[in-house]
Amino acid sequence: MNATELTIEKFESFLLDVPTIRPHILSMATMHSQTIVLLRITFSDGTVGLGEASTIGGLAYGDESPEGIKVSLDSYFAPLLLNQPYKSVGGTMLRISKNIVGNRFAKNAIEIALMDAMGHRLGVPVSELLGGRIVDHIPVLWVLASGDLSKDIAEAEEMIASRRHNVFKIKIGKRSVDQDVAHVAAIKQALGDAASIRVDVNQAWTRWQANRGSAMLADAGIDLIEQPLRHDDIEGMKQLVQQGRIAIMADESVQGPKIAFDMTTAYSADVYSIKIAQSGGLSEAARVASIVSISGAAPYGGTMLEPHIGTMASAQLFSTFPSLEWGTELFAPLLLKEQYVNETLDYVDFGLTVPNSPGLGISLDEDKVSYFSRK
Ligand code: MUC
Ligand code: MG
Repeated sequence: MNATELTIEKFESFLLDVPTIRPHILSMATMHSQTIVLLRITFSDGTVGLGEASTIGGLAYGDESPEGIKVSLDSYFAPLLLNQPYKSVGGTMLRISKNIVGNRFAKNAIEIALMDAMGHRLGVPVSELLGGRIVDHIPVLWVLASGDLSKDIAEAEEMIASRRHNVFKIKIGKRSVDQDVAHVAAIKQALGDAASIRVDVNQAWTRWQANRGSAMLADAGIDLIEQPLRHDDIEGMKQLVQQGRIAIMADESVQGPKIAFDMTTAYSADVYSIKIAQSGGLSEAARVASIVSISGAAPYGGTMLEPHIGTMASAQLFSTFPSLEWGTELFAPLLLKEQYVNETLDYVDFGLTVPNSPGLGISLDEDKVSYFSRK
């Protein structure tokens, strides 16, 4: 190694637990807090990259838990990175993928940190490393998941009045189809044309429930159903798409470019939720988005409820998409009671401003990091 060669000198990971503003109820888990794996990578030239990984309800949603991600990062990823000659983000991610199978959430945390550091080194936002941004502001919806009808309506009305959100996704699948449809229809009726309403079933329905539920939701004026069926029921999703009464979004199914290729080839969804964590990183998520666009389906900006770092990384990528007809759901920082970064994100005019500062444009509030760190 020669003296001027760039290397990674320090690799630090932390587990943080941050309370949510209210319980967030999904079909598979109820969240009272979010657990985050925070990653900080320091290079020999002094540049620092921040990364982040989170999931939903421990192991209830994905096959990596925050605790497991931290152990994998420290035990298996760090030795592949520390004190090695460092050439590029792509070369490093390739070395990682040759040595580590799966672990998409952990890979994503690493690629975010490498891109953040590279942005700082070059003085450009991460969007410019991903092909260049097309927009500076992206639409963001809000998820109504209190489970209580009047609370959900009041929450939505407040969001519309303050121009923070006018698109709402309602988490269903925990109750019967009839009860869920009645809940969602009442919200749509209360909000009328002032809002677009979508639902996320999080894989909870059988094919029969999905056939019945999708017809009822279409009649109630709901615009889209997200992942009504199990993630691997590609054929069932295709049959719902063919009915053509309501847009069908694939979410949990979309675990990287290969499955996106298979699903788009089979016309198994109208809309695809692009998640940097589910894809295994920003570059793989960009490939998923390209596959979706080429197929004629629509990409949508998804989240694993990552707070500021993951949200900003996602926003940087989504700002490069040629079209975002269904918008994004990058609202997770607003779901947390407190933040552990210095910057306040700009949620305005029913969307989020994508910062133009170098890297992700995020710095850590060290006191808050240590306050929320798991002891
Ligand atoms: C999901 O399935 O969409 C995104 C928003 C939310 O409330 O949960 C996540 C996951
Ligand atoms: Mg979903």
